[in-house]
Amino acid sequence: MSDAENNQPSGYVPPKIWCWDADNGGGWSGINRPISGATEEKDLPVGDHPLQLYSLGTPNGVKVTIMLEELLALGHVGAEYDAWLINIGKGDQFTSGFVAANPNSKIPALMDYSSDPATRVFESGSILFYLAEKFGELFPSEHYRRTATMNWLMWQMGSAPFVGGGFGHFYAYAPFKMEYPIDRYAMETKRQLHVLETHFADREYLAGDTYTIADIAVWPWYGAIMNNAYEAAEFLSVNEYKNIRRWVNLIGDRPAVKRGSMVNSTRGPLDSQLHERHSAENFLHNTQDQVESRGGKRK
Ligand SMILES: N[C@@H](CCC(=O)N[C@@H](CS)C(=O)NCC(=O)O)C(=O)O
Repeated sequence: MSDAENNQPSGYVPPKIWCWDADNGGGWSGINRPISGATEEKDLPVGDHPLQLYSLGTPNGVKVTIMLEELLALGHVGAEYDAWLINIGKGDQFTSGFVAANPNSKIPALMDYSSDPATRVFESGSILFYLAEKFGELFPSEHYRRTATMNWLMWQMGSAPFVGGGFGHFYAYAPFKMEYPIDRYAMETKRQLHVLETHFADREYLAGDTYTIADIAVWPWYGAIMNNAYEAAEFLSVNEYKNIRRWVNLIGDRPAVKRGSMVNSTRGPLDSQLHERHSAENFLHNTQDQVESRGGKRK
């Protein structure tokens, strides 16, 4: 039963049938629609390497660039990749080219042209798994360790939407502050953090004593929360999670994680943003501070 007097916004009663309000004032209202598919005919660019990544430096995006940089650091030249920037605020995920790579219109999307026909891979967890299998890395061979890795990979994919789409959305992006959803999702976010805190009390990495794709999946989200994503570190009292802090620093200190976090990033200091990546050289010459000092030219 609706109680219009106590509803938010004041007096709101859900109509019998939901209708789309294209301008509901939320942070992402400009790009969200209740239907899928392309809005514009446009192909995706394709570079020289078999692996073509279409992404943005969000937590879901950097999972993949960290993985690729880790594979390159392990000596897999076949993991060389072109990373193209998909500006989701401008709707690049709705071009016909992107929709062909990912019908779900969300970054990250990967095309692997080393197979015939080319393999399209979407969903960041699926991309991590695909690359781990392709290169035989960062995914333990013993059955029980593989299972532990998959447990935490799937945990991340199922849990983080409550942090991003739930807590982050209502705390930072909703058009006004609502106590009920903020309470609900702050509680769930803290519950998840406590799951990790407990797990890390006697384990170095998520799957035990080795670094795996599970760490690569979980770190961008929960590391971001620990490092003040949504400016909510104080609100969520993240300082109480000492074991997570240890692990966040351990992963964050890896050179491949530092490099991967720069790729397709459009936030933070300009010298930490590499909008496009086509070779390792780009880290030296094409960070955004250098590109802007050359009037927008990439080397
Ligand atoms: N479960 C997906 C989620 C991907 C996702 O939500 N991507 C966001 C950016 S982090 C996006 O592309 N949003 C664009 C949109 O919703 O239109 C994955 O892990 O790949």
